[in-house]
Amino acid sequence: MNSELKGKWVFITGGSSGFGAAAARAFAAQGAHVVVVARRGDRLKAVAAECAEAGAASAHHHVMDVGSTASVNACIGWLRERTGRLDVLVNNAGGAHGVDTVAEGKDEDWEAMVQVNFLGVLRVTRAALPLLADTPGSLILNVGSVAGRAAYEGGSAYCGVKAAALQVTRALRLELCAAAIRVCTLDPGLAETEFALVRYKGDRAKADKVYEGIEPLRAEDIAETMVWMASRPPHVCIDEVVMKCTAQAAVHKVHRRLPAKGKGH
Ligand code: 8X3
Repeated sequence: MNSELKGKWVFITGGSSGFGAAAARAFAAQGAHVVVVARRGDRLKAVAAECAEAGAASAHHHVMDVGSTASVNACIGWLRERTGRLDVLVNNAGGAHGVDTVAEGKDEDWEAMVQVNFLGVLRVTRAALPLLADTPGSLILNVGSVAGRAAYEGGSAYCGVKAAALQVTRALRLELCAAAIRVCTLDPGLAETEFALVRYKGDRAKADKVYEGIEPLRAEDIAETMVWMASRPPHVCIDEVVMKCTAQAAVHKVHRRLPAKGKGH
């Protein structure tokens, strides 16, 4: 256990699955107070129970849609009734919808990605900032993506919103320098969560192909890194971390070990 995080309040968006749920369990294991929020209330309850089991000082959950200012503000109001302070805000909620080229792009996919990956980070941070302000060593940890640093075909909107989110992180780092609030981004590459399934709209075969022949990052790898970033001493800010599995040297350079094709009979 890392004493730096014991008794700290950690608020995690997109906490019902993937990176968010893994992060919640990891912070809980450090003895933190963990608050998980997401749209899916049923799964949140189970994650909060796992956090309590893992050793959280306390575990809380609440339904929140980062795509709605009213929902975000109501949730932060609920949080204020439980704690007057927040030590770590993890802006993790996000996701990709579709792999269409710009020519084939769907408005509803674009709009969903802008709401969650970009505006969501802004509105959750704005609402949570008053709770972070008076806590030495407090931290805003945004979950970005390698997609915000390099474009790829079919990723125009997702790469665009992740690049925008990276600039939000950088602007916040400047804005909050005098307040001594740390601002970090953790930008993963290929990681096996529900990400691909959501991107391919439930098509399991297509989603599985994304990870074929490689050992991708796991949600636990990301969570472990978040805990490391958050547990540095208050004078240390890990500004930007890019994290990829060993098989992914760059967005377009993925070495896949696929079984040799039969010669046919
Ligand atoms: C997910 C990583 O490379 O699929 O954010 O865009 S990638």
